[in-house]
Amino acid sequence: MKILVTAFEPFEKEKINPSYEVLKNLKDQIVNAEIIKMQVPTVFYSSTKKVIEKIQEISPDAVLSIGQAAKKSSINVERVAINIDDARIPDNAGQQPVDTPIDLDGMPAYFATIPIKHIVEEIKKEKIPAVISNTAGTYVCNHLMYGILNHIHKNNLPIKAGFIHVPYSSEQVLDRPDTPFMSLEDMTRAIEIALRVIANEISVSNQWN
Ligand code: PCA
Repeated sequence: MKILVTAFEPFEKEKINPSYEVLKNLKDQIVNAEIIKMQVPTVFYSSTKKVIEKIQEISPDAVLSIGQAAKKSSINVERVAINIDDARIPDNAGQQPVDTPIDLDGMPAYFATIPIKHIVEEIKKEKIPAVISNTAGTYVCNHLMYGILNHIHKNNLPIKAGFIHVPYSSEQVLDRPDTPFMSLEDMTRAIEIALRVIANEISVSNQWN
C-alpha cells in the first residue's frame, strides 16, 4: 500500500511552513503503508498539476495533503473542498484569483473520502486537540484539495483523498504574543495517527474486495 503525503512551501513572508516540517519528520512506513513525501509550491494550478503527475507516476492508494492554517489551535481535518478560488493575498507566483471557479466542468464541491471523524477521534485519544473543519478556505489549500478530488472523481480512480490543516509551530509565534500554535512533535504525531487510520481503513476494505 502506498500513501502520498503532500505539504506546502512557506508563503506570506513565513520562514517555514509547518506542514513541510511535519512532512520531513514523518516515518517512511506506517503500519502496512509506504509513505511517499512530496513538497508542492504554494501556487494555484501548478500545485495540483504536480500532485496529479505524481499520482499518475506512483498510483497511490490514498493522498493526504497538509497545509498551514494561521490562527488555529487544533489539528483541522477538512470535510469539503469547494470549486472557487478567492485569494486574500497573491500566491508564491504572484497570482491572485478572485471569485474564480477552479474547474468550470467540475462539481460545486467534493467531500473528503478519508474517514474524517475517526481520524479526529484517534488524534484526540492521544491528547492532541483536533476538530472537523467545514471549510478549507478559498486559497491554495482548498484549490489543491479540490483539484485532487476532482481528478479522482473524473477519472473514477480507487484513491482516497483528504486534507489536514495544522496550526503555526512554536517557532513561528515567538514574536507574536497570544497567537495559537502547536509543537511540531504533536503535529507530526497527529499526522502519523491520521495515516495509520487511513492505512487501516484501506486494508479492511481491501479484504472485502
Ligand atoms: N496554507 C495555505 C496555502 C498553503 C498553506 O500551507 C492555505 O490554507 O490555503
